[in-house]
Amino acid sequence: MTEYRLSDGELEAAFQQRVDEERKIEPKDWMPEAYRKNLIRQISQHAHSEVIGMQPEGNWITRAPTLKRKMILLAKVQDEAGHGLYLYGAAETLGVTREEMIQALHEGRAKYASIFNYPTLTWADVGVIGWLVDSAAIVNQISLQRTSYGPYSRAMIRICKEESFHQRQGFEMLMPLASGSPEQKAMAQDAMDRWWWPTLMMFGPHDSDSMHSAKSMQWKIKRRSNDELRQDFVDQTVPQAEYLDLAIPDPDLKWNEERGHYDFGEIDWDEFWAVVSGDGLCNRERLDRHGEAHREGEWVREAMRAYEEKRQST
Ligand code: FAQ
Repeated sequence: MTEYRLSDGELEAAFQQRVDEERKIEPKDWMPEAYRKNLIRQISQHAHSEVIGMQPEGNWITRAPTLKRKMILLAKVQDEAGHGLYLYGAAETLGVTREEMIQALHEGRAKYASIFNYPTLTWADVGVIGWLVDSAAIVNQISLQRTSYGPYSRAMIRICKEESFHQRQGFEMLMPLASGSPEQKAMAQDAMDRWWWPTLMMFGPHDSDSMHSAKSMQWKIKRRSNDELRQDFVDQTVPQAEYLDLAIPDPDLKWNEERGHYDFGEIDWDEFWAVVSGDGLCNRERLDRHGEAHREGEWVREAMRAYEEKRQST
């Protein structure tokens, strides 16, 4: 029997056709090596962001003002751990191990979202993280529900449902603060002032400076561009800030009738790249804490390995 083998070019064309037809790519399907690598990069960084993202809010669990708030915050922080797990699981289907991904994080070869390198100084920061940071995460993740890689897309669908609860609890927590005593209102405004710009940075560099976007859009790993998503976030958040009566710290923010969108000021890109390359206020602290927790958890991994060996030998 003659064996017919497709050339790399033919395989790549069939792959692109499948993507263009909106059929999901699954773990056992053929995929270009660069697609696989790009996905591992993005999904693992997304997973690291969820897990490192537990730290700024976790900082306030013991100081939550009421039992109800403590329970909500605990549930939210646990959800973030769960999101990390779904995402590590999705990345593992591409042939990388959890251990390799964690090692890349610890060695500074893998990034996580810049936003989590800012400190949570007051209780209002917890509300603002829920409201702004989760909103930004959702705007991005809704588009990623349609990403071309099946396991990533399915993880995003579950994650988005939980993130909506996170966003609403943040907004709901800010309402009494923003309409409370002058001190409470000032605390909410101060949190808004410190988190607004870092939240806009979550969407990444301008499209013109985004090195991965062209390929990621062609392969439908990303469905909307960094600037489009940032604009959506601004458009949807301005009315919410107005409702809370919190000022957005941007003198250039203005409705543009012609465009049908808000115009807004320029991000401090020097700050963005400094934070991304390890020089933010909390980068070292966040990675140290992650490393410490990872080492403390070694006995759990050892027990799991021993259990698995025993299970396989019986
Ligand atoms: N921070 O070419 P691009 C959350 C890096 S989840 C750090 O535009 P790409 C839940 C980028 O990696 C938040 N690094 O890259 C939560 C690349 O460097 P590399 C996380 C950034 O991938 C809420 C370089 O710059 N969400 O918050 C950032 O096409 C509350 C060039 O950039 C996701 O990860 C940044 N902001 O677009 C948890 C969503 N921006 O990798 C707790 C999935 C860019 O070559 C509490 N990811 N870089 O070394 C994505 O959608 C994309 O990866 C982007 C970046 C949009 C983040």
